Amino acid sequence: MGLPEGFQWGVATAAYQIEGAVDEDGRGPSTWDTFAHTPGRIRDGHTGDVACDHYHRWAEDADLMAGLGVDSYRFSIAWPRVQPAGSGAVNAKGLDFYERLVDGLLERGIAPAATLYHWDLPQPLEDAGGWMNRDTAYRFAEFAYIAAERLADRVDRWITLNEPVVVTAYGYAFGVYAPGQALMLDALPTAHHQLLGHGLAVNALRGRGVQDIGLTNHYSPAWPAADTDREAAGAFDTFMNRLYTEPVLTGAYPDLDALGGPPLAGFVKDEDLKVISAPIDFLGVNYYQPTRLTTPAEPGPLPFDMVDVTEYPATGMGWPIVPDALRSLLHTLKDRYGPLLPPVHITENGCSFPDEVVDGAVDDTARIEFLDAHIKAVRAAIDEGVDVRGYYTWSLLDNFEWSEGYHPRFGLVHVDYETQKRTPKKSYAWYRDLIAASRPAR
Ligand code: IFM
Repeated sequence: MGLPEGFQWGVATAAYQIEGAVDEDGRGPSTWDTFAHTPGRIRDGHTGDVACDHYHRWAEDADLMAGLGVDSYRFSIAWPRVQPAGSGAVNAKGLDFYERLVDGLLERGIAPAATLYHWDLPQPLEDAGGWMNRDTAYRFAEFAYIAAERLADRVDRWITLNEPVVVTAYGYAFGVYAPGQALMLDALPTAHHQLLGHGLAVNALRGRGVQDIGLTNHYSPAWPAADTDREAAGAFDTFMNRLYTEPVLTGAYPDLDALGGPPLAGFVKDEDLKVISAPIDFLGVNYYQPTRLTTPAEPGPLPFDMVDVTEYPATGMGWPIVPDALRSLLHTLKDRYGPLLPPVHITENGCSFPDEVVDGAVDDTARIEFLDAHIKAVRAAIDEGVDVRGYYTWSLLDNFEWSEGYHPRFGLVHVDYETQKRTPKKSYAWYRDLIAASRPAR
């Protein structure tokens, strides 16, 4: 593949999507437990109660990663496992689990990369206002400190938040993800409080000697449907691609007037932006698809409407497959932030298809084509001067895809949820061979 020396290959997962064992060893409830158990919220009433049973089967899963030859495994630490109430008492057994996992990864030559928040907020914190409450940012920093106190001697890479825009948009604005609030643009304070939590957590991690810290954002290039929709696309771009990046890299919010929400000024205190813009060591980029925007026909709660992109092939989620949009996104980040942009890791990229086991095998050629094209796009961006240091495929395993339950299958490894049998798909062997071929001959 001709990737730069030291380029890291990985796979990614998240706690609530794979672990299961929601009542075990002192774990407290999270907003996702509550949401998933609320009738009508998740397709077919699926929950993360058992998921991939990774809590018990982590060693088998680590063996699968070793078989791939990945350099790094990006997983998330469930806050409610470590601090069941979200503040106060620490649950040592929760930390023991992550310690077992981390040690098991290191024994297999895989570098752990821990995400601190992949959406499973302890329910007691939500009951106190969740991310609408500024105090949650301070609680998050405390949790970061606790996790790092136990694990930072063995975990080098830490990611504070995963895709805070999804928490604001789906969780608090539209209510389709936990905690299911439909505040529309009144949800904007959750952006500021998550960013503040990020900055405070960076400080806490530095205090534990961590030197490789990043924030992972979800990016989606904004395509105006027509020339007259440029303003609508610009407003979406601000919300999706700039709101959670600009304050961190430049110390200032982008102009949010075009969004038409309540001004953030009332929530931003002196020094907040200084905290938020504490230097990070890498930016985590999650990319799945571009978004096409139009101007709403009637004035509504949002200054843009989304329309389907139909001229490309699509994944099982119906998401258009546009690898070149990843290349252009990487250029946009470089052009926008110049020397302020730290090295990038693609912390998620992947696709779901309705994969089936036939005669003991899963032929997911469509996934191979997807990954191949996107990795080539990353490589092109690197050749053109963007500093990308790694690529994590989403995901190692088929898993709980939030409001879609277990229907979409994003894994390199198929999971039979009845038996928990893992079946590596054709893409697993392809990724393994790609990694091996990209390594310098020894
Ligand atoms: O499964 C999710 C993940 O939790 C966050 N990023 C997008 C993935 C696919 O939807």
